[in-house]
Amino acid sequence: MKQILTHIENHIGIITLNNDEKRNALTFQLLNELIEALSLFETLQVRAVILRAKKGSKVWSAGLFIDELPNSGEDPLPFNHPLEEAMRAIQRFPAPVIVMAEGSIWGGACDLATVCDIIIGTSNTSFAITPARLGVAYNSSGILHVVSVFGIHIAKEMFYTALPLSAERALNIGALNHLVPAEEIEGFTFKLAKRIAENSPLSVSVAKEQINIISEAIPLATATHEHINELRNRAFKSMDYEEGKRAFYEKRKPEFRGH
Ligand code: LCV
Repeated sequence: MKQILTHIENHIGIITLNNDEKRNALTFQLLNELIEALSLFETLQVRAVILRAKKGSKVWSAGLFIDELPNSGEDPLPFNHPLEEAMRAIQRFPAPVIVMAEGSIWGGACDLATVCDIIIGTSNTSFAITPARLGVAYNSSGILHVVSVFGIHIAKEMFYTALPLSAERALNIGALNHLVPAEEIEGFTFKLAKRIAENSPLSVSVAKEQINIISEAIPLATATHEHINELRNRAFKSMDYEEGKRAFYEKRKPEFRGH
């Protein structure tokens, strides 16, 4: 079964997450289908993309599919992970990707939403980044995404507590572009996408690429990269990492021991 549904109307490409029974968890299959959809949309020169869950969803996406997390000792978010590939595909996509964010957004899906261009939510939208719940050490690019969208203090609180950030707080800090009533979000999102699609696609595309380049320009010494890798190795080789996954399946609170 396809885990995303796609269609195009008036130069707007719509991608609907279609894995409700697993709360739209980001499986390798779903992520690869997302990458394929963006490639097709680029060929068809769509001028805006809407990335959404089904109307009225309580969960936009539950984040990475925990069954597909590697065993202890392996990096859970390597450079070539389908989530990383999907995020780079979104950043490279030559038109704005708009998140129609109905429902809670968890973990890797929160990271994915931060690399999109515009996020529109309702009062039941929330954002949680959850590595601390699973004993995972998130990767640097993901941390940078969250810090750049939510700000360093809110990002720290999100990483430390793994608690959802409400739509109101996200709107106050500019992480959410618009917070609209649930019954209006579909019309509002399509109207914004239509407005973008009526503008010069070249000008919009160049603006997107320039903003992405300028906002990511942070020089890091090689030794700093190596230090970060050593830190992350310590976490994903830990017993805590295994405990996080086990606790999820046993539907209990994890008991982390710090090693
Ligand atoms: C596999 C799932 C999932 C799921 N994977 O429905 O950012 S990091 O570092 O953490 C990164 C590694 C990452 O993204 O990890 C995943 C982080 N995600 C989470 O911690 C959220 C885990 N999910 C939940 O807390 C709940 O499912 C929410 C609150 C999203 C929805 O709760 P609700 O009561 O509506 P269920 O929990 O009953 O889930 C329905 C089915 O989806 C599966 C879950 O195991 C259940 O399957 P069964 O019906 O077979 O029991 N499911 C949900 N999330 N991320 N499977």
